[in-house]
Amino acid sequence: MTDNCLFCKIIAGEIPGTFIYEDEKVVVLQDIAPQAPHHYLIIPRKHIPTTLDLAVEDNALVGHVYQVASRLAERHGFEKDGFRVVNNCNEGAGQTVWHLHFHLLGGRTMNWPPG
Ligand code: D5M
Repeated sequence: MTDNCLFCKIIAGEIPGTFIYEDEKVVVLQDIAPQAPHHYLIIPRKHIPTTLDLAVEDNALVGHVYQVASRLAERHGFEKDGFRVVNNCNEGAGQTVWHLHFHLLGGRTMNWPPG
């Protein structure tokens, strides 16, 4: 738990969040400002500010994130129509919360390139 980190506070239960899945490594929240019919945030429990701060010891954690994303897409029935897993790293890419998280987006057609 890191002081003044929004996601650490939600994980600790100090701020409310809508949890749709959790295990020993990650929690998954409903995004507060959904950009697709399905928009979930896969958040490692470990406080890691950005992708740039990932260590080699976190490799399995990132693999786990993708396992969770795939299983949730199947569970919610949008895997066949396609989905995205997005990580915004640093302000220029749109990062607003400095605790590593992965957006899982599905349930609508998506464009490429992204905005
Ligand atoms: O993504 C940060 C995301 O976090 C953004 O999509 C809004 C979401 N958000 C912000 N506050 C909350 C709370 N309290 N609950 C759930 N979701 C939240 P980024 O990639 O850093 O821009």
